[in-house]
Amino acid sequence: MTCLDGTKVTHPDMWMKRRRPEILELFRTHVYGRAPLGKPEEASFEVFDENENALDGKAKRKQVLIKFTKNGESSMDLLIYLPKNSIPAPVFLMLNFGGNHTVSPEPEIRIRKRQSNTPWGEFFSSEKSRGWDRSIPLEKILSRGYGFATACYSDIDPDFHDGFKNGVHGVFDSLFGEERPPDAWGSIGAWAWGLSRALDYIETDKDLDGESVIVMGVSRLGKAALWAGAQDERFSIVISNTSGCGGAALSRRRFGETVRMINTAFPHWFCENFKKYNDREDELPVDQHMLIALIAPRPVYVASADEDLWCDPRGEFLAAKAADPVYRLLGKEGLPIDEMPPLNYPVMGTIGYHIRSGGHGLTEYDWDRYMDFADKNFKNAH
Ligand code: GTR
Repeated sequence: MTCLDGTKVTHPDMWMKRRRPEILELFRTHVYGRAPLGKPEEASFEVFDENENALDGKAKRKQVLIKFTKNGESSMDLLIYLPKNSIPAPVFLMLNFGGNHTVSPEPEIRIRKRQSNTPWGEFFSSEKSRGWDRSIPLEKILSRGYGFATACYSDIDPDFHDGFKNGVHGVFDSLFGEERPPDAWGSIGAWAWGLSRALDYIETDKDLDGESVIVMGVSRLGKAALWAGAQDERFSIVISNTSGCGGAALSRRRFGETVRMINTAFPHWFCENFKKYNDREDELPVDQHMLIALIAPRPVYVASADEDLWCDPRGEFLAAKAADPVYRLLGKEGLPIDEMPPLNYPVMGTIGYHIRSGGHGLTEYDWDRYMDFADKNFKNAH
């Protein structure tokens, strides 16, 4: 709440016009890096599958090829399910780990060949993984009037370090010139960018309510969802599910995964500059509560799990709470609790938080809360 020149932020306009852009720049420079472009001029959409009677007649389904370049050297498949009786639908948008065919049992979902440096690549490129991901209760989501849209993160950028040759880096990094700068985007930046490209399509499709898009993500993809929601104000609600270090958890606590550990295990996730903060978290010009505050005044939900200490649940709660003053400055409710709530006790202001029992990952309990949170906030908004 203090600008770089020492001025205190005392007015909503000062936050939105001065301090928020400053913080965004700090995250671009020191943490996630900078995307070299927004929506590519050459991007195009091809709806290659449309079915009015998907999931035993309960849903309308579409598959869309989103080409990032003219000839589609880089592209992603977006899979969309819509509740037939409430179109245009608000929609949950999330990236998935395994491929679109892993989140739905339907045989028509296209399997894309996956680049990978592990045996998982072969598994996720084959029929063996169809329906493998059980964390998305499609029928329940549809029955509550929400659509669901998803793309595989690996279409945007495969999740291994190859010196930024594959994925969107390989295609667009030449925009930086000869040398890749130390604040060039890493993989989390690329995944966040891909979420915005999915939204570019959603805005053009009249079956979807482009003004009610909830971006959510789990774990590394929760980090990407927060970064996407922070940068792209078209996302109406942002949800972080067990996102941990580099996501909702405060780096300065050094509890569970630390900056050094994450930069060592995943040297491709953040920008090069972030490595300067290995064991020097106190020198970071930002911490993750400021990432959450960038989402204000839009609703944001942070969810932790009690056995998931690697993600530092307390650090996630404290970051959500520390974003509260910005929400209040902007006339919103913030997070209406001062101490960490008991287990399985969701708190929902404009900032939402829960810690549920169990481990890392996305459960039906989480989904129920996210839909309650979306119901509440969309009702308030309309
Ligand atoms: C872990 C990583 C975490 C988290 C997780 C995941 O290995 O240390 O930061 O992102 O992977 O994505 O499941």
